Amino acid sequence: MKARMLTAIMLVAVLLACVFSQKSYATYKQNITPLAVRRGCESHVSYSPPPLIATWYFVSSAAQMHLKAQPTYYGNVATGDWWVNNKPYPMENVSALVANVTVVIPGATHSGNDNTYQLRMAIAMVVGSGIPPIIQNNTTTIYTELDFWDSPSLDQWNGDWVVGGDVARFHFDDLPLRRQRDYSVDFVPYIERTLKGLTSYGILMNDTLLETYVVIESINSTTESWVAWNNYATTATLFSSYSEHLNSTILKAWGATYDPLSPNWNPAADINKDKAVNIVDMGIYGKHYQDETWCKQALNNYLP
Ligand SMILES: [Ca+2]
Repeated sequence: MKARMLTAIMLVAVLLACVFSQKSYATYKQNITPLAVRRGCESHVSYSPPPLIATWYFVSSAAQMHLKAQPTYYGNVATGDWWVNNKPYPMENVSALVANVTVVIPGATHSGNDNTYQLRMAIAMVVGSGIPPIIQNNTTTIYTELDFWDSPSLDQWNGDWVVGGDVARFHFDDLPLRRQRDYSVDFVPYIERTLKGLTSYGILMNDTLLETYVVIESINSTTESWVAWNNYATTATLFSSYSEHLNSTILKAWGATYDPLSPNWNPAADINKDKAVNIVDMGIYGKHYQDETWCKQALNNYLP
């Protein structure tokens, strides 16, 4: 009897989910290509002697970076997409943020201490307090890093990521030297995990995107490396409305129970805040799905 009731409830839940997921969205996704970006680069090196070397250059749609670093010095060199005039790009209705790039590592050498020496793609975002309904103050920069090459002492992963401070680092790939590889990666799931790991919340309404880039980073190591990329481009796909965004958020978290570090858990999807995402949340959403203000508040994890 219990099993039957459960089956019936699940059927109704799936039906409701389907109904609301299909409802009233004439255009499912809206592509904006390209984002308002400028191709950019930056480097941070400590120039005390002995001098470090950090160079980059662009040829057409390609770039090459070179970093040579010594112990007790910090260095990185980054090239990628910087948003125009450093004006952050709003993430509030972004459903996908896809970077396409072809990468090759012509060389990477190290000696001695190598525990902070990585080649990666990265995303920098500005987020606020992360504790709604407090108004966010947009002051904290959070980094999501996708390592495609780690020096040996860093390449000891327990799970696919580590998170702490202002950064999450993911084990994205182990790209062999001198092997060309095409990446097409949606940053949004990684960003959501980063933010959940650091603030307990996913992407919130006031969060903004600063830049996406490819970077060589070396701290306190004797290292030298080169990274070349081609055809780097970041494009975003937007939800057509807050309602569609919230609907998608609930469906993605469907069945999840409270676990701040789980990729499936999203507090914004748990509308009645009972630490489970289920038919009750979809039911409440169903009463308000035409109310864009309400949906925006729910996405921002504010409980009306
Ligand atoms: Ca709930």
